[in-house]
Amino acid sequence: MPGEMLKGLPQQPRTLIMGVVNVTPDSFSDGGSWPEPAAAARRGRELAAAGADIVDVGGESTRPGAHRVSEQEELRRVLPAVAGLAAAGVCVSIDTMRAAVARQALAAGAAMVNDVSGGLADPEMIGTVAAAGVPYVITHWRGHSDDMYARAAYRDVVAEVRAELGDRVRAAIAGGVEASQVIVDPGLGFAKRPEHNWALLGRLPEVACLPGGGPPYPVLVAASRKRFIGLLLAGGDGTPRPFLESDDATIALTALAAGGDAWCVRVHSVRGSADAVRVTARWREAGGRAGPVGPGSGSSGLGSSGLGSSGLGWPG
Ligand code: PMM
Repeated sequence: MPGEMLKGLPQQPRTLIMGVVNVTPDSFSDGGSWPEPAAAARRGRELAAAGADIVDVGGESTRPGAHRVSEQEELRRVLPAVAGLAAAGVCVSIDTMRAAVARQALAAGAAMVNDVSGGLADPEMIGTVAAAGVPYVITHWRGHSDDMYARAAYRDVVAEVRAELGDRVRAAIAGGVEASQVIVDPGLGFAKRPEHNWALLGRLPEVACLPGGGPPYPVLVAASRKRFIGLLLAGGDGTPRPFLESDDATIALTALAAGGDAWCVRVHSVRGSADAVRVTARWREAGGRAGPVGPGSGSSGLGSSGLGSSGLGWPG
């Protein structure tokens, strides 16, 4: 399974769970609940106790329309939470687009860098990650959040996301990041409308296998509480389901992603997703397969997705 070579991260024979702590007053989904570092560190410990393998700490909202915070404010928000969680033995990811924030968070104990801009927002990010030698999430991104929907134009979203992610991965490797430390993320919601997000989720194996060949990269799926889920679950009058009421749907997506060998899912509410990956792993261990269930199908249901020998359909 891709991801076995990632340094300093938990290794499990199942999809990992990344719990989200946004130390922000205005994030997509949980903003405002733990805007201060001490509350954020407490929340991170709760998520770890609930089953998060990694806790992702971010100090800058990337919700559509968000404006940037200063580097100083981002550091003020994240560093105490990162240090407190790392000291408590939690594996911490720093969610930042800034090289200076990544550098200081790594010095404070973070184990990996989650950069939603894939190195595009800060030209020093790739060198910083390369020097640290840590795992690096490269997310598909087309620009800052203040006007990201203006960039949500695709003829073939899967092909374009793969091509653009491939460019970023090549740039990272050319800048010294080890290929074995790269994780890719389709960037659900980043310059993407609901139909783009669903197309990417339905074809994750292609996101893992970037153009130009080579082995599949570990994939991070970050769908939790995003607006396209609320829109899918909209009431009869078209009102989107509120973020906080979409966690059951996120758990369903977690089971599907885990059945397809996603390396990790990034979620705000951990317990249900942690349960879902364990159920999926056990189902597969018992020989569960995807495909139609019923007489003559020769299949026992969800499992390795029917997409190939190892879930998402990784070649070989
Ligand atoms: N989305 C958000 C924040 N960080 N990181 C990765 N790798 N991928 C994402 O899609 C992503 C992210 C925004 O969501 P939030 O405000 O609900 O955390």
